[in-house]
Amino acid sequence: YPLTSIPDYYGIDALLTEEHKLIRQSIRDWVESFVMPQIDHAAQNHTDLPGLMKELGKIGALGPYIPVEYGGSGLDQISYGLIMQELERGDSAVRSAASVQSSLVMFPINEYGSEEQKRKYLPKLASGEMIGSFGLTEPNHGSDPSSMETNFKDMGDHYLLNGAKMWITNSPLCDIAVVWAKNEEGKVQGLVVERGMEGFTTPETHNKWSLRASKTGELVFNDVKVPKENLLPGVTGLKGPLSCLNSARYGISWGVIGAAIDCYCTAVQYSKERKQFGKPIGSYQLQQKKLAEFLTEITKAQLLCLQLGNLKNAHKASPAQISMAKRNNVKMAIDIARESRQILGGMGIMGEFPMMRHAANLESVITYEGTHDVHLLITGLDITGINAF
Ligand code: TGC
Ligand code: FAD
Repeated sequence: YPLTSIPDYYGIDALLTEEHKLIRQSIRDWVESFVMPQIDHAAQNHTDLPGLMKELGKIGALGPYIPVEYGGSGLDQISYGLIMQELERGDSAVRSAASVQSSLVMFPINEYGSEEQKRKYLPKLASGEMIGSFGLTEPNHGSDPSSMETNFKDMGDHYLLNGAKMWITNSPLCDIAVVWAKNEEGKVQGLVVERGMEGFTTPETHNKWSLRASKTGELVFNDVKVPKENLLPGVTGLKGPLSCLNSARYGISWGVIGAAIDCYCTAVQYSKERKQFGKPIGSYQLQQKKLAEFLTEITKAQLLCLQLGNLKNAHKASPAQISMAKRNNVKMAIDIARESRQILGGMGIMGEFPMMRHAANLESVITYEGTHDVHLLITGLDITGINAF
């Protein structure tokens, strides 16, 4: 479809700066040239896109809001959102790579790391020379990370780390992992674990039907000696990892709009070209209803994200506001992916069209970074003050 058909039904572009639009255009161009030609092959074959992280570094998609002195671009939150939107129009795996590196690895090092840690890791993470992963979820503790079992002991000149993390994006590729573990007092703290440390392994999780162009795996710690200087000194407690999730969930709220746009634009074009009973299928009311609802939902999601971005720029976005946007927008996108696939009939199941790939990817997105139901309970708690977990 022509890129000029990407919807801006409420003239939201008028609320963006010229810089926002230039950033969006440059990421859009890169997605067209780098991601689109190879993404179906990668997803079908369950391989990652070669050199993806360095490419993301080159286009400034890693840590866009991290200060320039540490290798970031010092951009605002709306720029970050627009970058995520364009990346996920290509594929959720591409957005995931940028989300984890930016919000879950660079963010905690920038917020809670020592000056030495920032200088050691951030520039290499920003360029994509180094790949990071984020270990919070465990085999027995997903939605309830406060019950985590991974722990470390103070051995005098180093920490001894034991435990395991599961479902970790990019674990098989990572050079470093930001790992959340309990200290001897049972308080959660973050440690930077480096590949090559004895007792640290990263087995891959095979046979996923979702995010097939992204590597997922475990982080296993068997008496790993972690140098004391690798502890993130600036935070203790679950608010450490959860504050990273605020940033990643915000990015996902924007990202999934991109996946929805890709499905919507494909469906509009197909419905005008495909004829049945002598007329384009887009001339039938049932198909128009679907298209009209897609555009309405995309427009609402765009407005939600733009205002959330304004709040985030002003440091006023609450975690519950972010949960609402993540939950609403991911559901919006997965519904559009599924319904738009039907508009293409049998063609909708083919790799030449993006719907099945986006729909399958979004099954992960609706689960990770807090499930759909967990975000509903966060909103319920915000309304009533009563914890229903
Ligand atoms: P609770 O008692 O509510 O809170 C414990 C402490 O944390 C603070 N807090 C937050 N701080 C910052 N941001 C937030 N969003 C926060 N939510 C809570 C809270 O104030 C408290 O602080 P303090 O100082 O009083 O101790 O926690 P709980 O144990 O009842 O659990 C509830 C909670 C929030 C953990 C749960 O609702 C939740 O969010 N579960 C979902 C877990 C999750 O999202 N995991 C994601 C793993 S990472 C991932 O999926 C990456 S995929 C990336 C990709 O590939 O793109
Ligand atoms: P569970 O917590 O076991 O939940 C199962 C079901 O129970 C869900 O429907 C949930 O909503 C429901 N449920 C749970 N508690 C309640 C309750 N109190 N009330 C009602 N219903 C409830 N994690 C990381 O740390 N780092 C990563 O990089 C990462 N990447 C991921 C990549 C992929 C592809 C996937 C699929 C997951 C990834 N995750 C990662 C893990 C992800 O965050 C978890 O899968 C998610 O938080 C849910 O945990 P769980 O799978 O253990 O499900």
